[in-house]
Amino acid sequence: MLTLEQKIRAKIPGADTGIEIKKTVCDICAPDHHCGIDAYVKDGKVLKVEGTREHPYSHGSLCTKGLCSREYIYRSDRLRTPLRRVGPRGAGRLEPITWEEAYRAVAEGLNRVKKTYGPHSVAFFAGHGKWFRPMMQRFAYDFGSVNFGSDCSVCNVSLIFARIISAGCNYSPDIAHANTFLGWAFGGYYSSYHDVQEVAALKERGGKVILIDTRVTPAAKNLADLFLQIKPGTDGALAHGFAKLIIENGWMDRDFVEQHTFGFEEYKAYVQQFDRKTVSKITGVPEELIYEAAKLYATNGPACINEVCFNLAHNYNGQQNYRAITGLNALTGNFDRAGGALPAVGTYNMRSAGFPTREGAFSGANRPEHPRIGEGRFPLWDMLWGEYQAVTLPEQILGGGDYPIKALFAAGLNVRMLPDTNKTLRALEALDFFVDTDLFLTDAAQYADIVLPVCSSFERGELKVYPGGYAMMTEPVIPPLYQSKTDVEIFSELLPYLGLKDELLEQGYDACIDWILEGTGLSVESLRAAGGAVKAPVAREYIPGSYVAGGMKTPSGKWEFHAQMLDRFTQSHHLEPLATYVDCFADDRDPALAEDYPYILTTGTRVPNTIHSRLHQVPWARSLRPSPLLEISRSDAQELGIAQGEPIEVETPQGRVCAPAKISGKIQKGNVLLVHGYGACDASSLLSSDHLDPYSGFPCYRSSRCMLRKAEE
Ligand SMILES: Nc1nc2c(c(=O)[nH]1)N[C@H]1C(S)=C(S)[C@@H](COP(=O)(O)OP(=O)(O)OC[C@H]3O[C@@H](n4cnc5c(=O)[nH]c(N)nc54)[C@H](O)[C@@H]3O)O[C@H]1N2
Ligand SMILES: Nc1nc2c(c(=O)[nH]1)N[C@H]1C(S)=C(S)[C@@H](COP(=O)(O)OP(=O)(O)OC[C@H]3O[C@@H](n4cnc5c(=O)[nH]c(N)nc54)[C@H](O)[C@@H]3O)O[C@H]1N2
Ligand SMILES: [Mo]
Repeated sequence: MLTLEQKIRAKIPGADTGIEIKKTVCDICAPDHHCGIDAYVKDGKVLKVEGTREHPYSHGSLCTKGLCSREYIYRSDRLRTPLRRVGPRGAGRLEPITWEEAYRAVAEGLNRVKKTYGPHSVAFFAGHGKWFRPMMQRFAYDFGSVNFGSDCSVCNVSLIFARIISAGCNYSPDIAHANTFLGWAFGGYYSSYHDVQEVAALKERGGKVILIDTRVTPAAKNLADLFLQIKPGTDGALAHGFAKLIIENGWMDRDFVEQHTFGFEEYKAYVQQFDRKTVSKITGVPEELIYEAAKLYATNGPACINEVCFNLAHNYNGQQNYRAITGLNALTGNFDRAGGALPAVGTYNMRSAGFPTREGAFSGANRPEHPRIGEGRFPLWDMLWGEYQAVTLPEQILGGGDYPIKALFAAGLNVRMLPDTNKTLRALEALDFFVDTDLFLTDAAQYADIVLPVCSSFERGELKVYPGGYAMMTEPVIPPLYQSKTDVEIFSELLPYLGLKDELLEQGYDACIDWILEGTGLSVESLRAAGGAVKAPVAREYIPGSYVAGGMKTPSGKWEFHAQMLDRFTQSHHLEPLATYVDCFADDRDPALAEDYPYILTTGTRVPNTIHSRLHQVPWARSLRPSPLLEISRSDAQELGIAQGEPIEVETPQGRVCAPAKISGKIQKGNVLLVHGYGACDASSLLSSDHLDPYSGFPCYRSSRCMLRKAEE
């Protein structure tokens, strides 16, 4: 028998120890995960975390990030009180103030700018945090500004666009019923590890796996039957090469193509130029492998393509490349078929759970009729997404846009999120008024006039939805630390200070969620009473084929190889209705660039122990990879005379950073990988804010030109 003291030290729950197990979620990463957490709590402190076994999505697993939760929520730079800036912007001189003083100052600052420049001159911006977004968007519109934007401007939205213009809806792979999994830029173990379990199960039942990546990844080693190592940003050419082979060998689904697609003849004629030899030259993939992969994918169906491949969008030709890839779904009849790609209904907070809610009506209420900043530059973005394209925000603040942005209300702004960090910092410096809410005293917060402390998911209750029709309402497992509040409390409490009325938002988060859930058979009360995840009464299992049978939501009612939604932008913005392939440096203005900067820089491939700007300061996570990951190939290292661990400089026209070399066999000659988010070695400071995908406006995090050299001591 353990003594009481031993039990407490071993963190064993029980009435005698005073340790309780409380249920929450980890929201460190994107809402497509949010794994269940059992928090062991004593005296208002989290002692340890474990995965929740009965959770309908994560089934007890937690990744490195979730396992870091305790160190994350107790990070030493957690904000303790509201702060007011007393030194120059960025100098980090801030003094504690009360919430009352903070609210008054925020209201005074925002209303002053509104009065002088108009409500749209105040931009609202949400960083990676998603849980508060519907309320923040509504808050921005209540204020009278149309300018709400977020990290969606650089994340998966570009892929959703490609799906919408092709098929009229968003869709996801049905790995559970597939025979072949085509993992195209599949981060698997690091970015979407639940998919890895599904892919492993597919292999166990005799299925096949094809992976296409620029680097040799753990997935390539553990899961691939065929692995194609490709040059960065050349994926569109490979996809068209597959298409040509599939068509000429009779591997396509003729019935599907004839009945349900539009523009096939034009597409077929276009892909003729992508013969194996040409494709091999562009992509670096051997000809035989191109043939083997196309054949396996097209003849061993049903086959599906991974959903998380967001980095494909981070190239100048990103959206077109992805459209070329996703077109293979239609060519092989793997769209809206069990084991292929299945249409998905957005449920809540960027998550599709198999039932609709009133989220859109809630967040879009009171939307002012006015052009957003940057409108006209990326017309597809303007047409398909309700937010401003945040990539244009620094430009707009610096006066380069169509009307001035003078104040910024940010919820979690990371100054290294956008390309060209120096430009972002210059923009923050130029603001008349800046308020930032965050958990931590970030570099951005140090530029803010007022900083408001918010709490973590352990300190609040929130709605989560999961595939299979599940929903749950979490409870705070500890009280908010220090004086922090939730973002939504802040929006609703600020309304009267700003002289605004919103009867729903004023009542707080639960009332908003009840409104959003109306018609689903769920309510905050019923979810709370259930104490865990429950199935929504309205959730129905999707019957494959029903979307196609009812006519797709495209102009032709069919899958469009020729996307008619783009026709109207061909003359004005050179957007092509076919998924045409161009080089990822087709926008080079100066031909000398390729000579001066001969390497290709990829920033931000995901690694298990960091998420963007946030886990670098968590000691346990940091200890797994203490210095920034800067990877080069063995042959480049040899040519440059660099040994393992020696410092190298990476330079672009934007800037220069230095880090120890990680020489590896995983990366190909000519390529450089630098993981983003490190303060002292900032990958984003190397990137240009003008090198953008003209379809989506997305930055080219994965392909910039750079120069390498051995660093002087
Ligand atoms: N170079 C390079 N840059 C990139 C990428 C890349 O691959 N390479 N990836 C891009 C992509 S895909 C994305 S999605 C973005 C990520 O976007 P970022 O916004 O850069 O992500 P984070 O650094 O995780 O979070 C931003 C801030 O939000 C705060 N935060 C977290 N939760 C909350 C909350 O609930 N409320 C509030 N108010 N704040 C919160 C965090 O403390 C942090 O300071 O970065 C993009 N930038
Ligand atoms: N641990 C961790 N997980 C995360 C995040 C994080 O910061 N850390 N961020 C989250 C967010 S916001 C996002 S957007 C997702 C992103 O998730 P992913 O899109 O999966 O991200 P990556 O790991 O950058 O890319 C996946 C794979 O694509 C390969 N790749 C890169 N460029 C190319 C290319 O041009 N062609 C091909 N074929 N392959 C290429 C990379 O080598 C990598 O193996 O991850 C999410 N999950
Ligand atoms: Mo992202």
